[in-house]
Parts: sequence; C-alpha cells; structure tokens
Amino acid sequence: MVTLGMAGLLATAGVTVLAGTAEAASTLGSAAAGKGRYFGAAVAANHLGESPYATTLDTEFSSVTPENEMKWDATERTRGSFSFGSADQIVSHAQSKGMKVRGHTLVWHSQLPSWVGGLGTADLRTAMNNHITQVMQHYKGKIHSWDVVNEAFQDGSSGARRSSPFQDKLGNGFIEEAFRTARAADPAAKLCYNDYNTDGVNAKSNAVYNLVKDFKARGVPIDCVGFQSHLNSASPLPGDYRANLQRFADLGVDVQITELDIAGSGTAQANSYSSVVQSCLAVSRCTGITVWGVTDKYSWRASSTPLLFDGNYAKKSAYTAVLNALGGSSGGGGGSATCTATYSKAEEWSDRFNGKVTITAGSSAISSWTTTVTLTSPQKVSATWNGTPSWDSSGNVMTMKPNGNGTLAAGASTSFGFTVMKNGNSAAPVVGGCAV
Ligand code: G2I
Repeated sequence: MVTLGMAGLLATAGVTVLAGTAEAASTLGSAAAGKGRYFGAAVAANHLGESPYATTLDTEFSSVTPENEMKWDATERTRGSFSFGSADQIVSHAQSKGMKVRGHTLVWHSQLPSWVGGLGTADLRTAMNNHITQVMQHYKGKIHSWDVVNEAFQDGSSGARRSSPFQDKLGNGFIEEAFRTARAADPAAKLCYNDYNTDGVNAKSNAVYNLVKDFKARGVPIDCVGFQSHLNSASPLPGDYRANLQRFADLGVDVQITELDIAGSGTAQANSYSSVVQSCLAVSRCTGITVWGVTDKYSWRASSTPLLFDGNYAKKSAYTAVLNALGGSSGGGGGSATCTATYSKAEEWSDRFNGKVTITAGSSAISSWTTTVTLTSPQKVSATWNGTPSWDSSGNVMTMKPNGNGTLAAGASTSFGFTVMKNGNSAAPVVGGCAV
C-alpha cells in the first residue's frame, strides 16, 4: 500500500457517478423495490418443499414465475379438462409471502399437448381462445403480467414467424386474437409478448418491434414486451441492450427482463449481470427483472451455472453485483444509517489510471462503511491508499473498508484511492453500493 496526497487526484477528476445507495437494502427484492421495480425468480413447485430453496426464494425475491406449471401441457393436457394444482401451489406460496406472480405462458408452440396440433382451423381458434380465457379467469387478479404469446418469431435474419399450429392454421392474426381474448379475460393483467434472442437490435427483435408498433397504432391491446435474456458465449450481452429496451419503451409499452440467466462464473458473469440491471434501471419503463431459477442446481442449463445462487444456495459474485447495481448492499441492515459510494477517475497514463471513491454518510452518522470495486480482467490494482482492501478469489473484486476509525458524521465524506494497471483494458471499475 502506498500513501499519496489527494490534491493531484482532485485536480483532474472528471467526476462520474457510477453507483451509490441511499438505503442499503440487503435483499434483491427490497433493493429493487427501492428502485420501483420487482426482482423475481422462476420457480418449480416440486422444489418448494426443499427448505433452503424456499428460504432463499422467500428472503430474496419479490415476484415469481412458474417455470413450467402454467404452460398448456400442465394446465390443459386433455381438451377442456383444466388442472391447476402445481401452479396454484406456487401462486398460494407467493401470495402468502407477499410476492407478485408473472403468468407464463398462454400460447406457445412448445410444451403444447399433441391434441392441439390435431385440430382443424375453426376448432383450434375456439380451443386457443378457451384456453386463454379459462386459465386467465382462474388466476384473475393474482397475476401482474401474462406472457400471452411466447416465441412466435424465428431466429436468424428472416424476421419471419415461427411455424406452429397457431401460425400455420390461424395465420398472422393469431397473435392479435390472443391478445384481444386475453384483455377480455382479465382486464387488469398486463399483457406481454415474450421472446429470446431479441435482447439487442437484430432481425428478430425488429420483427417484434414492428408487431408492437402495429398493435399500438391500431389499438390492439398490448402492455409489455418480455426480453428473456438467456445469455451465454454464443449469445452474449449485446452492446445495445439498453438502447433496445428503450426503443420498445418508446413505443408506449413496459419492458420486462423475464428469464435472465447468464452462463459463466466469476467476474465476467458478475459484470454482465450488473450491466443488465443497470440497463433496466436506465429505462424508466423497465418494470422488473426475473432470473430463470433460484439456484444453479435446478437451472434448465445447470452445467452453465447461470444463476445468482450456487448449487448450495451460496451467494455468487453475480449476486453481489446485482444487489450492488440495485443500490443495495449485503452488509446493510436496519436503522437509518446509510452511505453512498461514488467513483471518479483521476490521473491516467498509458499503462494505468488512478481511481477515487468518495464515501458519504447519509442523514445519520455512521461508524464504519464497506464498498466494492470490481475490475475488468486482466486489470490489476497495484496500489491503494486511505483504505484497507481485501480481494475475492478471482482477484477482480476489491472490498474496501476504512483504515482504523471509520466514523463519519451525518453528510460527511471521506475517500480512498487506488491505481489500476490496465493490462490493455481501460474500462472504468464498477463501484458497488455502500454498506454501513
Ligand atoms: O428453455 C428455457 C426457456 C425458454 N423460454 C421459455 C421458457 O418456458 C423455457 O423454460 C424451459 C424450462 O426452464 C424447462 O424446465 O422450458 C423447458 C421446456 O421447453 C423446460 O424443460 C422441461 C423439460 O423439457 C421436460 O422434459 C420436463 O419434464 O421441463 C420439464 C419439467 O421439469
């Protein structure tokens, strides 16, 4: 550790506030609520009896999406015979814990019982409308948003519709018909179109965009678009993720991140999660985020470890990144003592730059503080001053605490600094929330 004067740092500081917090909320749901949003998880009814599964869900999340239990093959396996047992179990669990519920999904080509595909056109139309009506009326008043139609477009550059019994027999109009039927069945539920590989601007998202634009122009009911956001190395987080959410929001619909999971581990995964959350927070009509599962253990792609809790329900660095991006802090807790952490860049040289983080107490005095600084590999910190650092196993996340006495009067500030060796990457570090 070296000690330097702060004057030089202040002289060149182009101040950028990267992160901060007023209320150090300590769970995903409460931190998201502080930003006016929900934070949900996909849930499977058959895991609710597993104590750490239910505890993690109940503690951290404020919305649930049944992962499979509301799909057509679960709710109407035989024509006209509806079964809601497993989905009801999830809905009652959520309601007893004060969590909201997303409905997933009414009209989809997959997990569709074979009898549907065997119907003639007129019969199929009746069956589709009856399915939407029965399922939505069963859950009337209990679902904040429904995925009315899921994945109706093809991947790739065509922007064409995907073949399905609905598309092939009812034609392009099936989506409009489904939304009109859904509005009549539960007028209070938000009606969403939901898809994957639509997370950046591309041919598929353009096709969805044009659909929504047309619906808005003609008064066809639609309230929201779901961006599944199943990300991995083949489908990484697009650079225009935020801009894509914003262009849909500008059409006059809410946007929701509905099935988020990001293959990977460590800092790369944490940083992608953080960017997704920051993107949602930057779009005022982005009303909530759902991750596609509670624990890596039960993920639909478990070997990619794409979620926020590992197979033993331990919080991953991705969890901390999300919580921090939401303005929360795992070190936070009760009381009115709060602090904020803001980052600014100071001197920069070709091989390195100095960063400064200012810690400011809220309206009460604080006796200590903690924040995190996340680097982008292969950056390394070569020196720090005015703080006591510790490092996670990846070497990319620095947790900083005060040197000695961390007391700050209400509204008072202190700062610490560090030198980042770029090793070819000049990205600004991400500063997490401030915990008291
Ligand atoms: O594929 C990931 C998601 C893409 N968007 C729509 C989502 O509804 C979809 O979710 C996944 C579930 O996570 C899986 O759990 O949808 C899959 C089916 O399309 C689900 O997998 C199914 C298996 O295929 C079945 O064999 C199994 O019985 O899960 C069922 C219940 O465990």
